[in-house]
Amino acid sequence: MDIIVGTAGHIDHGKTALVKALTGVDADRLPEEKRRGITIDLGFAELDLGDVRIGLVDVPGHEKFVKNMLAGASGIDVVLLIIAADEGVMPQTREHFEICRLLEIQTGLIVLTKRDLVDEELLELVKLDAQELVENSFLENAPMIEVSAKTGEGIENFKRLLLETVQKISHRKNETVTRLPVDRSFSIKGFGAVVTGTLISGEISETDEMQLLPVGRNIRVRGVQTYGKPTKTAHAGQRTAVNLSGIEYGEIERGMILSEKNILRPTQIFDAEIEVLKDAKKSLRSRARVRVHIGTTEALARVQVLNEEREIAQGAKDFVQLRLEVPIVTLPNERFILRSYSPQITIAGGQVLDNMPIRHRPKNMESVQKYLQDLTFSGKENDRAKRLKLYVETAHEHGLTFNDLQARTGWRSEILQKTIAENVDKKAIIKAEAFYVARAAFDGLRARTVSEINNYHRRSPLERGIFRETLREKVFSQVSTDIFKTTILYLEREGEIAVEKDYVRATSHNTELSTEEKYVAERLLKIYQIARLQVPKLEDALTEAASGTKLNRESARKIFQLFINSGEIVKISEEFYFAKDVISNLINNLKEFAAKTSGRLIDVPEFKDLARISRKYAIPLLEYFDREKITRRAGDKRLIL
Ligand SMILES: Nc1nc2c(ncn2[C@@H]2O[C@H](COP(=O)(O)OP(=O)(O)O)[C@@H](O)[C@H]2O)c(=O)[nH]1
Ligand SMILES: [Mg+2]
Repeated sequence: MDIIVGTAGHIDHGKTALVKALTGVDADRLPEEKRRGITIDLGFAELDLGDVRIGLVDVPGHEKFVKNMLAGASGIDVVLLIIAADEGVMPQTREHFEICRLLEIQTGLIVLTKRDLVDEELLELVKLDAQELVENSFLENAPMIEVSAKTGEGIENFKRLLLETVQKISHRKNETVTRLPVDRSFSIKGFGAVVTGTLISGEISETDEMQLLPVGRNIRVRGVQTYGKPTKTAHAGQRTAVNLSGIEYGEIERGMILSEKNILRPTQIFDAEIEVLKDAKKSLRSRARVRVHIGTTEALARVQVLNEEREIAQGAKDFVQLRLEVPIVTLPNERFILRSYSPQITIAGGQVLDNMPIRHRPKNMESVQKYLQDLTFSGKENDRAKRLKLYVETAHEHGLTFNDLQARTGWRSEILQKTIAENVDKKAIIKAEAFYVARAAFDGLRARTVSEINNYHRRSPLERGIFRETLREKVFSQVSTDIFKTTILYLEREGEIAVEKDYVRATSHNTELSTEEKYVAERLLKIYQIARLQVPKLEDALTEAASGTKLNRESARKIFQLFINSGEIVKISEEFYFAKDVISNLINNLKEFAAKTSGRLIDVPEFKDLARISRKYAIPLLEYFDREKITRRAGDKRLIL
C-alpha cells in the first residue's frame, strides 16, 4: 500500500527535524533553506514501514509560504499536525489545521515535538491546548504522540502508531483518469525535463503518451520513478517523478497537471460549495477577488455568491461560482482553499460541484441553488448515476457527448460507460447517436416536432408533409443533426409520424387526394373565388362541386374542411363561407371608408352599398367582423376599428 503523509504546523516546531529523524533525509533541499534554516518550499522523503510505503511531504510553516504548504497539502492522505511542546498552538498551527479540515483530509496524528525541552507539567498544558484545537474535528480522536528528534525519544513508538493509523485507511477510489498535479519540475543533464508530484489517480507508465494541462502540450513519458527508484508503472497514491520528452523544463510550472491525452479540459469557471471560516475577518461577498488554491495550483478569481444576500457570513456554508482569471483543470469533488487577495489569509474552503457551469444570473438563483444542492449528495453517498444525469440535464436539448461527459466528470472510460448505460437503461437519458440528452429535454423536442408537423398539415392540408430540412431548421437549428435524426427515428418507431423520402408527416394525416378528389377540391375553391361575396349556401356549394363525379356530398365536405384548416376559405356563419382574399378585400374597403369619412360610424345600408350585397350576407358578415374586432357595434351602427 502507498500512502502520502504530510506535515503541518507552525514554523520552527520541528517538522523538518521529525522527517529527518524518521528517514534520515533533510527535506530542506534548497540552498536558501539550508542557509536560513527554514523550510521555504515543499520537501520530500520516503519512509518504508514494511507493508506500507509512505511518501512524506514536508511543508513550510512560515506564514509567507502557506501558498507552498497548500500545494503540498492537496495530495495527502494523512496529516501529521506538529506542535512544539515548548510553544504550544501557534497561528500557523491553527491555519494549517483549518486548511486540512477544509480540504477534508480524513486522517491524522498529533505530534508533540521537542519533548526533551519540557517537563511533565508543561507537556500536559500543551496536550490540553492541542485537544482544544481539534475538538469536534477529524483529529478529535487522533493519536497524540510526544517525540524528540534530538534524543530519538518516542520515534519508534510514533512509527508504530503511524503504521497502525495508515493501515486503517481505505484505499483510494481511483475512479478518475490519470492525474499528476505537478509540484516540482527540473531538468537532469542528458535526460531533460522531470516533473514530480503525488499521482492522485490512475497510472503512469514508460512510453505513455500524455498531455500537460492547461497548456495542452502533448508529451511522451521517457521514464518513471517512484520513491527514488526507476519503475515501469507508477500507481495512484505514490510520489512520482516522470521524465518527459517533447517539452523543455522551463515550460513547466507547479500547478500544471499531467494527464491522459485529450480527456480533461481547462476551465475558467466552476461552481462549488464553500465554508467560510468562523474566524475570518469578514463575510465573503460577491465580487470579492480571491486566491483559489486547488491541486498544486493557485489562481486568482472573482467570487459570485449564489444566494439572495450575495454574501456568506463567517462560519456559514453556501454555494458560489468562481470566475478565474486563468484556466485551470479541476474535477467535481475536488477540494480547494480560498485565501483573500490581500492580505493573503485563508478565508474559506470548499468542494467543486460543477467544473463547466454556465454563468449564473441572479434571476435564476432558485433553480441554481436546487441544482447545486442536488449535486452535493447529502449523506456523502456519491451517486454517480445521479451526478451524470444532472450534468446532462444542464445541457438541455443540446445534449452532451461521451467526451463532454468525460471532461465534466473525469471518470475512467469504463466507469463512465457503465454510468451512462445505467441512465440509458432507466430512460433517464436518451442516446442520440453521439449525444446524450436528458429525458425531459428529449420529450420536449419530440412534442415540438409533432406540433410543428401538425401545424404544417393544418396550414397546408393538401401537401403530403413537411420538408425534412424545414422541420430540422424550425425545431433543431440549435442542436446536432444526431439529435434530430434520433427524434425522428423515435417518433417513427412509435408510429406517430411517417417519413417518406424528404418529407415527414403525421401518420394520421391522410393527404393523398385521388384525382377525383383533387378535381372536387379545385371546383370547390373556384366556386368561392368566382362567387366573391355572392356565395352559395355551403350545402349547395358541396352538391355542385361533387356533381358529375363519383364522390358524394360528404366526401366533398371533408375536402372542404381542408380549405377551412388552411384558412383559404373563411367561415362566417354555419351557412356562409368566403374565400380568404374576398374577406381581406372587404376589410380594406371598410378601412378606406373609415379613412374617407374620418372615422364616421357605418350603418347597415351603407355597408350593403359598400360591399354591394344584400342584407342576407351583410348581417352575418358584420357579426363576423364584430367578433374579429374589425368593427365594434354601437347601436345600429358600427365603429370601424
Ligand atoms: N531540542 C530539540 N530541538 C528540536 C527538536 N526538533 C527540532 N528542533 C530544532 O528546532 C528548530 C526548528 O526545527 P525544524 O525542523 O526546522 O522546524 P520546522 O520549521 O517546523 O520544520 C531547529 O533548530 C531544530 O534543530 C527536538 O525534538 N528537540
Ligand atoms: Mg521545516
